[in-house]
Amino acid sequence: MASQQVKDVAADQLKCFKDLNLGAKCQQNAPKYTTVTGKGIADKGNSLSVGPRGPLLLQDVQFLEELAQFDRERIPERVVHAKGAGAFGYLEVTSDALSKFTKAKLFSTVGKRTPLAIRFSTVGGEAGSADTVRDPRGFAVKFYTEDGNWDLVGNNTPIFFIRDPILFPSFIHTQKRNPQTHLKDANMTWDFFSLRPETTHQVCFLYSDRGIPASYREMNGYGSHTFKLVNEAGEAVYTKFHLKTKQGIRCHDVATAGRLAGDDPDHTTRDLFNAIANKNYPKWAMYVQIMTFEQAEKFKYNPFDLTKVWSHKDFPLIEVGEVVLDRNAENYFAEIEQLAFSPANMIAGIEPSPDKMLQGRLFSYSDTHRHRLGANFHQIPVNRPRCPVMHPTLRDGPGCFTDNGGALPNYYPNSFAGLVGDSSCKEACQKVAGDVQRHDSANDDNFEQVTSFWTNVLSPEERDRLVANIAGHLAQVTVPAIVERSVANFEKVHVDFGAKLRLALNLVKVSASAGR
Ligand code: HDE
Repeated sequence: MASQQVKDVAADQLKCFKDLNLGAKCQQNAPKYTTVTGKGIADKGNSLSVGPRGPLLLQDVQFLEELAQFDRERIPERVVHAKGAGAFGYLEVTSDALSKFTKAKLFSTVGKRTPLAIRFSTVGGEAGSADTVRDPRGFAVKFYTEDGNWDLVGNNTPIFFIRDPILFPSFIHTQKRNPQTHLKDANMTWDFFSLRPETTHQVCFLYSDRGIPASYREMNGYGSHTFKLVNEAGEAVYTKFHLKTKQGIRCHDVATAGRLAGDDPDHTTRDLFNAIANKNYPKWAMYVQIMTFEQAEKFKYNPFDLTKVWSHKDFPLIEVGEVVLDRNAENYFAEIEQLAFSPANMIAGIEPSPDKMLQGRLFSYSDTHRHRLGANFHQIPVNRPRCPVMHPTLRDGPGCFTDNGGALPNYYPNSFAGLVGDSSCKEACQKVAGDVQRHDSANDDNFEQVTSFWTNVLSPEERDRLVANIAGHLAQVTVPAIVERSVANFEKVHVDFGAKLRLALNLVKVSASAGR
């Protein structure tokens, strides 16, 4: 709709660049090509050869440099969320509702603006995969606050497939490629889903209409986990963050998504770039839900279970701000590909809850950045905090782009640095107790909230589409026991769900074999 009518600035990027940068400059003042060390280059298009037919000379440093850099252009793609698009903007605080719950300064005053970066993504596909696949969408925000970077690394879904992070690598393997065939494999996917029924809630979200957002602008974002907010007095509450799109939610139907995957696989990447280039800045309202520790004690479910939502009736949404994206990256690799998010990047006043998934993520992200971007990934300009960094015990390593702690002593404690601790950043005190063991969480109320989703949230037409979408994929499963186990799980959500699915599967199977 709107996205089709806008000027396709993305398609015209080169011309826009020329108009902007070279329009007025006459040929004599044109900038000159150089080598990476700044030596002028007279001829950019011919290698140095003995005679017109070659061979080439090792002394052609200009040519060697060209190839050597090219040979090293690729860094590892993200192990998940490899395909993405990003942009920059700000959070503006619209209510002081949060200031009594958190000392985080970005929420302290109405009207306060904090710069931010956002990267949206699909999850399972490679960096070149189509934007319109059925997949959760990543919604990762980096707030450059005066007290350091706060990353809210969420998805477009308020829940997740699993509740114990030890299963994450296996789960992701089932979403990616079969180790022998190198193909996506419906048997792997549904084997895992059906063996771990806690996936059912997120699976129903994924196979509903919301599973294929029409664009990154027309979907919500969720911090998903429970976090802890801590105020000046050291008092803490639990919270969840929500970002609701002001563009309205819009999703692609299966046929449109399939067509676009062929015709314009970068559809949502283009949509985001063009919207911002056309000054149609995407906006989201930021909300929180608040749960006190007492409420958490009495809550019907584990309040730290990522497969569950908190009811909006019991924990109403409180609006706190507006997120606006108003700048495209100048350079995709430097500013988006090198963006390094981590749920561990928190600031004073925002702390982790015991959510096991969040706890697992606190480790994984910086670990992957060290592999993907190098040990000094936090010094890359787009990842640098916009406040002073004083960490002189962290030194050296490949790609050191800062003063590396200068002449400060590189050990702690010492008698010379003159640096002191910041007591305002003290973590809230929390008592925990429990038996240390591998607690089995496989059967923690896997269906009740899904039943409510089926019964109270979806319209009859939406239920039919959910069933059709699941059946379409289950029909690719070649192992009857996996299909049966999957259907049995949906039956536990609602008998009608199971019955409709059985019917649809028969239909799909009959028509599929009839077509052969
Ligand atoms: Fe991630 N996830 N994840 N994830 N995730 C990554 O980090 C991981 C989870 C999410 O645009 C990786 O930099 C573990 C939930 C987004 O750069 C990696 C677990 C949610 C992005 C990783 C989870 C997310 C990632 C891959 C289970 C939503 C893209 C590359 C404990 C609430 C960020 C990278 C971007 C990326 C690990 C589960 C969202 C490997 C271990 C739940 C939006 O570190």
